[in-house]
Amino acid sequence: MEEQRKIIHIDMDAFYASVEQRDNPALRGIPLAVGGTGKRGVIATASYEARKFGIHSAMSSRTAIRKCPMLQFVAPNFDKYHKVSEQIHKIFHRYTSIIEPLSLDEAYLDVSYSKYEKQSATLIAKQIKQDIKNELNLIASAGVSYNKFLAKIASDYKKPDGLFVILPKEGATFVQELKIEKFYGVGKVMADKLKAHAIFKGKDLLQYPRWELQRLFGKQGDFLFDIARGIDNREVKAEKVRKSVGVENTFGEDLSDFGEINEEFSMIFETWWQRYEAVGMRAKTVTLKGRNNRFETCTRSKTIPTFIVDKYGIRIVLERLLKDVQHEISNFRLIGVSASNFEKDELVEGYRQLTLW
Ligand code: DCP
Ligand code: MG
Repeated sequence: MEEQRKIIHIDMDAFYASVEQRDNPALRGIPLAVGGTGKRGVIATASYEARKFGIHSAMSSRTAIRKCPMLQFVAPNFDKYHKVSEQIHKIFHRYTSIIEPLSLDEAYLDVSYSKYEKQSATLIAKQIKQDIKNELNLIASAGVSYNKFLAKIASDYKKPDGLFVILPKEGATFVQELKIEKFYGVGKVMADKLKAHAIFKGKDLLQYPRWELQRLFGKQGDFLFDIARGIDNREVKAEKVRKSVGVENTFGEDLSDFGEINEEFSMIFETWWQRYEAVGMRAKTVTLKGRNNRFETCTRSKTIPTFIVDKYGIRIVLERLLKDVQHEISNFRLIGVSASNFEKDELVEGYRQLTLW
């Protein structure tokens, strides 16, 4: 028997709309749609005030106005939502490094081995909601369970501002009464096919042997067989650990004049440094890459004993590497700078086993 996992699914409430309402008091407390301002537009999301009128994501603005004539529209600001999403992820990282985003406002977190001292996944979920509220002034809903499927269902169960827990002993029973259109991963086509076989709820799946569900639904059939019994062994797949941060530029013509090369190098260096700093993790190795018009490529690296934090110090190191590379290939068609050998994600270390729930 596999060890019991503890998984949290977090989903922000009316994400785009809540960010807009937070940042503009005039939009608070009113039916609000984000997007859909263009001709024949479709709205991205609606505030909870607007949902009372039956307005939801992907509805045409025309229908939305018919349902709620006083509906206010605002244009989306994706840069802002990306930034907020990053801030939310920073909060998640306090509790675990095993984070799998599904979209900007949604992620699975495996907290089975959280570094947080509190001994309960439910308390961690509560704390994450609290952090998001205190620091970002936004509301998240959370679902807590022993697998991804149930955690996702649970976060939706008490929305908005929800926190719902499905314990290991409750999982199988919970799925029995769950309508199949609520199953994550079951789209409209599949739902219709299931209904045609008199499968409306989780418990209806229990009548079917695994082979028959496989025959009817292929690989999905396997998933359905397991889910009907509250089983979902899919892992929370953490975002890939960043291996390097690099910037390179290819020139319209070869550069052989050192003044020109240096000028290009300076620009590449500045852009690279900005990106390196933005990543927020420190590296120990820098690499300079050069390529000439004959596509001969030369790279030179230097690993320093401490992490790279001094911009001007590292620039001098890179200038030396640039000279070394120039000895090899003389003309430059391309120059690239990268940092690698990042500090170990300290969040992965110091795992502690928690008691269940
Ligand atoms: N979104 C979109 N188009 C869709 C669905 C969503 O552009 N068809 C955008 C707008 C949402 C965001 O993605 O704010 C997150 O999607 P959700 O499905 O989580 O919806 P909300 O966060 O808006 O509402 P809820 O409280 O139901 O999660
Ligand atoms: Mg959401």
